[in-house]
Amino acid sequence: MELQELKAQALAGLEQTADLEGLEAWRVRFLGRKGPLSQFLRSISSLPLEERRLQGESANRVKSSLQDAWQSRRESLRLAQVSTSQSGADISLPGRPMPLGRLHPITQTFRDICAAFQSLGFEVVEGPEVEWDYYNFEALNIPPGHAARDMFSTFWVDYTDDKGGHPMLLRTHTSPMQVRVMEKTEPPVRVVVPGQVFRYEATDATHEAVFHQVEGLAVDENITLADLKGTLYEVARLLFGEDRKARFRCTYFPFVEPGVDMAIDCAMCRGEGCRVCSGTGWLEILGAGMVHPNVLSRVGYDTQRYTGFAFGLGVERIAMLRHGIDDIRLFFQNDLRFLRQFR
Ligand code: YSA
Repeated sequence: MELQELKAQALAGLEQTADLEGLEAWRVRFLGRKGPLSQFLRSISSLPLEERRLQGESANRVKSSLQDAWQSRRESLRLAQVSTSQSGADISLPGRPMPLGRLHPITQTFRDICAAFQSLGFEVVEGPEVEWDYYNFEALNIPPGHAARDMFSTFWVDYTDDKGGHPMLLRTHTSPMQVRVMEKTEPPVRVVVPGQVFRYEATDATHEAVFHQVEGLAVDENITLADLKGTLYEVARLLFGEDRKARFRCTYFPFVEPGVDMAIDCAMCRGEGCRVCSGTGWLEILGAGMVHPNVLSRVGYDTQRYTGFAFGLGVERIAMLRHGIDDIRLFFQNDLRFLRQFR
């Protein structure tokens, strides 16, 4: 039989195969060792060399195109068999897209805040959420019985160790990390500390019992309140843009002298006064000040040589101001309609 005729016949037969058994019979018939192609290749061995080469090449071309056709027929029969199998799964259908999650808006805000401070040379460090009374209060110039402890309604942890027990708590702010960092580092210090904090407080539109802060600390020679204000104004500009107003006011924290708080004009009412800003037009975002000399000397720093500034910034408040969110509780209700709005 002529090679091209053989090829046409084989391909027509391949189209007729209805299942994998039929396909195997086809393979044995046309491509097997006793099939016409193998016989043809054997028969040309007695031809003169040039003739044998030409005939051999054409036969091999036909053979490899039949092999390709066999392979693709096998694939489509296999697919058809699986898609109609008992499992009922049709694997020839397009796949279902895997829904991708995204970062929680508070995580996004954490990252933006840390990136802003990193661009100014601050390093990011983290610390424990269950803390000793010593770091949360005492080392911050708040001894037992000090009235300032009332500013931080505390969740105490029932814990005693073999030395008789030291009071432990869920940290009420990220400030204990100021002390932990200074104990381990010689100035100059420039760190920010993102973290979760806990207060035994009723919730409302701007307060949660579990919320997030970013602490900041810079200690060096010749650091002044002007450095504190310059740094925080620059970060406010990076986070909120040029056209937002920032305000500093004096306030009291035992671990700073002097102490300030910083507020940004309310995103909801643009300073008119609303329930989010309690009618003031401003939302407080952080407490700050010049680190008290008692705090510096307790960790062994030379207070004649070194001064420093520190701040503790409320992450939810920043997110609320940036996105115009009027209730802090929305962040923690896991409502996807809310969460999907962010990036
Ligand atoms: C002050 C001086 C320093 O040298 C360093 C840090 C500080 C801040 C201090 N540790 C502190 O926690 N101050 S604060 O109680 O006023 O809280 C700081 C910020 O956290 C507030 O400005 C506010 O933005 C946010 N915040 C406070 N209580 C909150 C809250 N956010 C949500 N829910 C609450 N219950």
